[in-house]
Amino acid sequence: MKITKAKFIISCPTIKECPDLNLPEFALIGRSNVGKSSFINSLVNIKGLAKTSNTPGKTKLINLFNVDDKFIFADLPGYGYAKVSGKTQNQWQKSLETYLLKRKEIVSLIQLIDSRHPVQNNDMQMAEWIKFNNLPCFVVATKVDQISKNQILGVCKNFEKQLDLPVFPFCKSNGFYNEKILDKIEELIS
Ligand SMILES: Nc1nc2c(ncn2[C@@H]2O[C@H](COP(=O)(O)OP(=O)(O)O)[C@@H](O)[C@H]2O)c(=O)[nH]1
Ligand SMILES: [Mg+2]
Repeated sequence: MKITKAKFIISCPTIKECPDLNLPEFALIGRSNVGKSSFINSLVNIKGLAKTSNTPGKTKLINLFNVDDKFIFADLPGYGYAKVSGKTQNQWQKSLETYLLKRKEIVSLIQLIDSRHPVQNNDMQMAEWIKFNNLPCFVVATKVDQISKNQILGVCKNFEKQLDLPVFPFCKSNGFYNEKILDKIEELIS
């Protein structure tokens, strides 16, 4: 699948404000700073479409993007942002879970996990919650430009074993990895 255009639709504080867009949706989840916004920009090949940041925890809104009038990317608030109180984290987590459970358009979740580190506790908890709720999901291992080439396959296999989900390697600056992910998306919406 080739992407020819994409546009930002709307930012919403909660699911209640999210319009019905009548397109299959892919919801991006992962720790703050794992590379969710960069992932969107790279897949649609538009720099700056989704706002990226060096400061973790910036996206607290649900941002919806229309990709080629074929599907929607939902850029969701990251989990595991340590610099806010436990109470605030719990509220964000609840709001995220509500979205994932109630948003009818979702075809699959895409869980992004940093390839440079072992799977973190909150990644694992999220993955278990997804399984428990029978939500479809695949995993993207991000920032593989930061590990050596001969580690990439092993890291992905490891994630696959731990999470029992398909895992795709990815980095924002190399379109090489986009194709398999776009094929997966196409398969899921056709
Ligand atoms: N080296 C490298 N850095 C990345 C990659 N993807 C994201 N980043 C950087 O990681 C930081 C967080 O990215 P962002 O997309 O804002 O993460 P988000 O919080 O999950 O949306 C930014 O400084 C990005 O430039 C990647 O594939 N490789
Ligand atoms: Mg972001």
